[in-house]
Amino acid sequence: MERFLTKRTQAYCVGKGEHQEQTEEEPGTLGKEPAGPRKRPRRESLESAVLEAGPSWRHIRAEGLDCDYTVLFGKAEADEIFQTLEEEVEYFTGALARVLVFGKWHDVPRKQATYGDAGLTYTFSGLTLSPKPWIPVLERVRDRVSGVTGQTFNFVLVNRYKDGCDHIGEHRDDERELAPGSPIASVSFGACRDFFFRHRESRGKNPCRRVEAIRVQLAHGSLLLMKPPTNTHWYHSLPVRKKVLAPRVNLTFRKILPTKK
Ligand SMILES: O=C(O)CCC(=O)C(=O)O
Repeated sequence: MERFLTKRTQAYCVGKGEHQEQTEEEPGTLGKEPAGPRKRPRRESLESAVLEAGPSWRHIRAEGLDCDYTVLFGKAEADEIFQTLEEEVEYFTGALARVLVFGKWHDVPRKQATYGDAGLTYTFSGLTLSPKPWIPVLERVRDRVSGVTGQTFNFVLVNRYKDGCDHIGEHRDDERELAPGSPIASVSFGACRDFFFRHRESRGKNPCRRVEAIRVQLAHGSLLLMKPPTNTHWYHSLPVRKKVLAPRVNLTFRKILPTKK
């Protein structure tokens, strides 16, 4: 979370000349081609087969980076969830929608909201806040993510990008409030956007090492699971893409430590 807590269409690809290891798991029964002329499966039967077989994962691996990517929601369901998020999520306004950079206040270049379990608190822009109580659409996505990952989550940060001008700068989600060893599950709805990982030793004008950046296109209905130690060694960002005109909503599910009494 930038400044936070202190601070496939099966579309998937990586940046030019990248050499990081990426493997794809057999998509269960979907991977087996029938004998004879190829028939294009109907979308509905493909989606129900995915539900039965479980999602097909792409593994993204590099030095200190361990992520898995899949398209978790078929188009019809992703459209419905996106619409509900658009209608029901209540975003921060006022001081919480602004950020202090080098002594000057700026609007955060996206909208943000937090939801989570009762009794949790977190630090945001130096303030101790409580997330809003879960709403059904967020519980639905959270439970689906838990079902396929075997992980539980008690908190979600919602980021809404009205178009390709909205963005998030390079940061790591390495806050002290995060439960040690827990992954972060990033689920995207709406416009497909480029998402970059950059190694911490390869940042800035004079990096001490050259490690290739990794680009992942986060498609409508996709899940990117960022597992430790990814957030220790790699920064991530969602850069400006002026040609993107449509909105996007991203949910990062996290497990944060219970508030000390
Ligand atoms: O919108 C995204 O895909 C990135 C969100 C993010 O980096 C964060 O919540 O920390």
